[in-house]
Order: sequence, then structure tokens, then C-alpha cells
Amino acid sequence: MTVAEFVVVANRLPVDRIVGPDGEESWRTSPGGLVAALEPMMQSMHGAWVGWPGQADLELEPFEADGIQLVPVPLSEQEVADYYEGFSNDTIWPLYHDVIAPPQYHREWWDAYVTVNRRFAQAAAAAAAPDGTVWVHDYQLQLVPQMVRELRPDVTIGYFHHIPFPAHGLYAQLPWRDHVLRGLLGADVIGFQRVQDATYFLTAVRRRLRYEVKGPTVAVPAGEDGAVRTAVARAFPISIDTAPYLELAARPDVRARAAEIRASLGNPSRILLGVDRLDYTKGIGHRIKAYGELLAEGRLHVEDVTLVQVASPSRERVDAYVHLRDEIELAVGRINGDTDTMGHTAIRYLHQGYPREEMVALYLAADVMLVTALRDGMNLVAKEYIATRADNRGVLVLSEFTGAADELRQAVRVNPHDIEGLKDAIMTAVEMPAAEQGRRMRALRRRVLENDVNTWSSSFLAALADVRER
Ligand code: GDG
Repeated sequence: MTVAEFVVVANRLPVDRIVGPDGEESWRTSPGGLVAALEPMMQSMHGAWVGWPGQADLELEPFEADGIQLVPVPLSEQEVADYYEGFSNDTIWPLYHDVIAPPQYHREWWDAYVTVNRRFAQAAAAAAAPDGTVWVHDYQLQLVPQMVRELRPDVTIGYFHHIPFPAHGLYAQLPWRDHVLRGLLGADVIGFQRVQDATYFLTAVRRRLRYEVKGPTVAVPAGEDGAVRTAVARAFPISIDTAPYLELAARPDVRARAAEIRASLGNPSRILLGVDRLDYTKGIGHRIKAYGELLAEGRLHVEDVTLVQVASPSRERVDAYVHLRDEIELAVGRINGDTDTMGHTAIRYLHQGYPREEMVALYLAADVMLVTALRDGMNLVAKEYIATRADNRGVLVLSEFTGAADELRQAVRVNPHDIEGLKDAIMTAVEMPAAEQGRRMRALRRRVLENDVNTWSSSFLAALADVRER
């Protein structure tokens, strides 16, 4: 039986199961923003991590991997379809990203979401030591804070929301809007990426539940005698573990690989790079449209520039993602068909995932990084690119609709919906003199290196300790 002072609860365990040719199974750390963010801290604190192992109908006993105690929560195939692909990724995800895709509301998906959140809460309540701390992560588990509080009033509960929280006019669409607010308010500290997200949440709490809100604090009714407890909702912008990026960027073999990538693309004078999960929130289509028009208008030439677009496969069983892939691949095919020569390609499109070494080699090879999300909680790719640019060269084009835009003020800012503005921003980046690149990149690097993932987790945990003392 696993009992830990510190318990992380997230939809996914931070590992993937690998079955070897002889049937032998092992576990490998899985890629993704949250894992990258929490792994170092979990290892140093010997915490427990409650999560789904990533495969339907897999019942596993708790086990340990890389110094982390893992507590698997099973999901049936139907629950994966209804709770995960359905309510989490086809209701909450599009609604919270400003309805870029239409959210689907289905009562059976909601029922599965409640059932599965309860299972996670029970596992977390069983794993937490007396007076321990439980830190719940993200939109798949918004009901867990309240459910854990009911089961274990002694523990301190934090919740961090990795994606945006929508404006009230959009949030109000959610048929279960009050339930979700009460679920989140079970936490002592509710963390968001941006000040704006925390403000939207507090507005929803005031307008829908009529709880008293003062600055970041909410008076949450507790018990029947008019007693209240305090919950705090504010911004804690997440960041990256910078050390591995600095190390990889300095490694001779990774640098050689970056040169090899440039050479294999025909040594264009400018390489532009996009790295995203293939998701409709990332503005990949807007980016490709703007770039294609620059080529068609002769402002850019295929002999001089190449756009490398890594679009890692994501949520391939959700319809909106199937359509998105078709749309992007049609656009890429058209632009390449219209502009490629035998020796040069306009867009090197890669619908694949890569090891981190290769990602860093790509960051090093790229003169311009394009982050054009239509809405993004933070966007860690922008910070990773900056971390690798030790020579203070390279330009980040950054959408103002990312959480990162609040911090990375020296990036070339864009509104990705404004295609002409996006084209001008790409040209500014492509033509930026070295001295100005250096001036901007130095400031960006200072920001990212001083505010890494450790700053983020310590400030969140300090806020949690603070509430607890009071
Ligand atoms: C959510 C929020 C928020 C991508 N492809 C490969 C690969 N990646 C890595 C990137 C980066 C991570 O995945 C993606 O993180 P992002 O922050 O860019 O975006 P989401 O996945 O949407 O993350 C987001 C984040 O949570 C954290 O709170 O910032 O707003 O949407 O680390 O490098 N890594 C490897 N191969 C790939 O092909 N190795």
C-alpha cells in the first residue's frame, strides 16, 4: 500500500508501457508538457503519482519507476471513449480554448467524467499520508479537489489548470458549469497559467455561485452553520526544466546533427520551425497559409527558406483531429506542389514524434521559431527554443494568445488571425539583423533561465503551505 506525504494526481502516469519481443514488459518516461515539468520534483521528493497507465482495461498494482511511486488508475475502453476522448477532449478542451472547434455536450460523457474523477479521488485519498499534500493536475480532473476534500478533510489540496479558463460568456455554455466550479473550489490553491485565466475563473465563481470574492480569495461555504473556508485562485505561469535543454544544446553530437539538418535541407539561408502536437488550437493552418502566401507573392523564395513543421500525432480518435490532419496535409501538399524544386522544399512536414535530442537539434538549426497558437495555456515549445539559443541568435514569433506571451515580451508578437500581420511578422523575423536578434534573445533567455520549472513548483507549493498555515 503506497502512502506518501506528497501525491500528484494527473490523468496520465508519467510512463509508457513497452512490451519487448520476448513479452517482457518495461516502462519508459513518456513525452509531454506535464511530465517534463514535474519529473525532477517528484524524484527529489519521493512522491507518489496517481494516474492512468495509458491503456484501456489494464489493471496494475502500484510500482516504482525512476524513484517515483506510481499508483495506476484503470479505465475501461468505454471510459476512455466517454471520459477522456469525449468529455475531456471534445467538450472541455474546445470550450476552454475559445470554441475554436465546437464543443460536444453529451450527458453520458459527463456521467463517465464524474465516475472516473471519483475513482481518481479515491486513489489519491488512499495514497496520501495523514496531513499530507495532494496536487491535482488539469482539466480532466476538475472534480477531484472537492471529492478528495470530502474523503480526506485533513489533507492540503492544490489544483493546477494547464489550459486556458474561458471568459464567462463562453463558460456559461457548459451544462454542468456550477458542478465544475464547486469541484475546483475543493482545492486550497487553484493555479492558472495567466492572470486572465484566474480572473475569468473568479468572475464565474462570483456570478454563478454568488460566493464572496476578494482579490484572489474566495470564501467557500463549509458546513451548514455558515462557516467558510478560503480558497485562493491566482496565476503561476509554468515553465520548463532548463538543464537538459542547456546540456543538449552544448553537446557536440547534437550541434553536429543541427548542421546536418541544415545541410540536408540544402543549406537554405533561413530555416523556419514549427513544433506542435497536431491540434486545432496551435494555429498550424494559419502559419502555413501565411507562409504559402509569402512564397506565392515572391516575398520569400523556396531556394532561400524552408519551413520545418513537426506535427506530432495527437488524439487521433477524436473527429475534429482527423479533419484537422486532412486539412493541414492538403494545404502542405498544395504549397509544396506549387513551389518545390528538385533540390528545395517549401515545407518539410513531419507527422511524427522525435526524441528530445532531435528536437534540440531542430531548435538549434532554426533561425525562426513560429508559435502561432490561436489559444494556448502556456506553450512550452517557445521556452524550450529560447533555452537552447546559447549564442543569443534566432527569433521567436509568438502569438499573443499564448500564456507565454505575458512573459516573453521581446518576442515578435502576432495575432495569428491577422494573416497579413502574420506575414509581416514572419518577414520581420526572417530579415532581423543579428544585433537586434541578440538584444531580444538575451532578455528572453534571462526570463526563461531565471523562471524555470523549479521556480514554478516552489512558488505553487509555497502558496499551498501559506494557506495551510492560515
Ligand atoms: C499543455 C497546454 C501548456 C512535442 N512534440 C514532441 C515533443 N513535444 C513536446 C514539446 C513540449 C511539449 O511536448 C508540448 O508542450 P506545449 O506546452 O507546447 O503544449 P501542450 O502539449 O498542448 O501542453 C500548454 C502545457 O500543457 C504545460 O502546462 O504549456 O499550453 O496546452 O515540451 O517539446 N517532444 C518530443 N518529441 C516530439 O515529437 N521529445
